[in-house]
Amino acid sequence: MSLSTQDIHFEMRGNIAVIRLTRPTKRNALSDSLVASIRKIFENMPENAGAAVIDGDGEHFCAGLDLSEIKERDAGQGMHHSRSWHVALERLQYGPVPVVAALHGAVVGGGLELASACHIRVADDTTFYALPEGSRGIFVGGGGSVRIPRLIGVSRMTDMMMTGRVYNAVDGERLGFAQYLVPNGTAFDKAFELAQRIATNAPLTNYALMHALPRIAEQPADQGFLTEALMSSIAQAAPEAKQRVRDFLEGRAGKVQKS
Ligand code: 1HE
Repeated sequence: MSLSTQDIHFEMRGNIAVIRLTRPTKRNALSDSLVASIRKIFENMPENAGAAVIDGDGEHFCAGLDLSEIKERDAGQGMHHSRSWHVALERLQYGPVPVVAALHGAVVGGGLELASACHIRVADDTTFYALPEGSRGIFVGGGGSVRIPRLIGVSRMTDMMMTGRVYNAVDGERLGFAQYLVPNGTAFDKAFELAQRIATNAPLTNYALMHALPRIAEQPADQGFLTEALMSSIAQAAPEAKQRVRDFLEGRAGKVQKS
């Protein structure tokens, strides 16, 4: 089954899935069909994939919702539309592999919602972040009100939407939009390098980081401690974990290097 369409390109490079939005003339605006394609990719990820990178063709990562499709929607259709984004981005966030977003240019509106669902964000210094929904008379609908405050806090998101504030790449990294800030044009390479590193982890460790950690972080402490104990006992029982610990104890595994 081909997971590529005219608007999105999918390929495996070794065990890394590379997903590229390929709608640069529309600044990679997310049409309904593009959102459906993202969902399809994560529901049909090849078994050998260990991690994924997502980026965008052209000068911008993503201009958000395709505004040309919003005109005719009534309230009920709007509800289903928003829920379709939620499903697609949940398939990504709680999907089969960790996803590294390579950001550049505009990361705005639904583009920021897409980036926020990824596990790691690498931004080059052309990146800027905005939530123009406020000035378009609408509200976020792709999970942004849940995920973005977890990155930068409710008050900063409120400010972005109320005042149209745009954060540049440096401030965006400082606030927590991106975990990495890299020179112009190098976000994909850095994201790919990180994805390769992530893919060498024990699969259960990546699973715990994607599926358990965000849920534990939302649990009351008492429940979180219990979930953590369950997850860590499952992870450490895996033969691969035993082998990795043995490798370290017998001097075959790398030490932590001072950064
Ligand atoms: C679009 C879109 C779009 C560009 N939907 N067509 N998002 C926004 O409100 C952001 C709107 N876009 C922009 O502010 C700018 O386009 C950019 C800053 C991203 C890029 O600027 P620039 O000068 O490079 O490009 P451009 O000339 O503005 O756009 C090129 C073309 O892309 C143009 O179409 P053309 O036919 O005249 O060539 C634009 O109309 C088109 N285009 N962005 C449709 N977003 C789940 S809810 C999420 C809610 C939201 O995401 S709301 C925020 C939507």
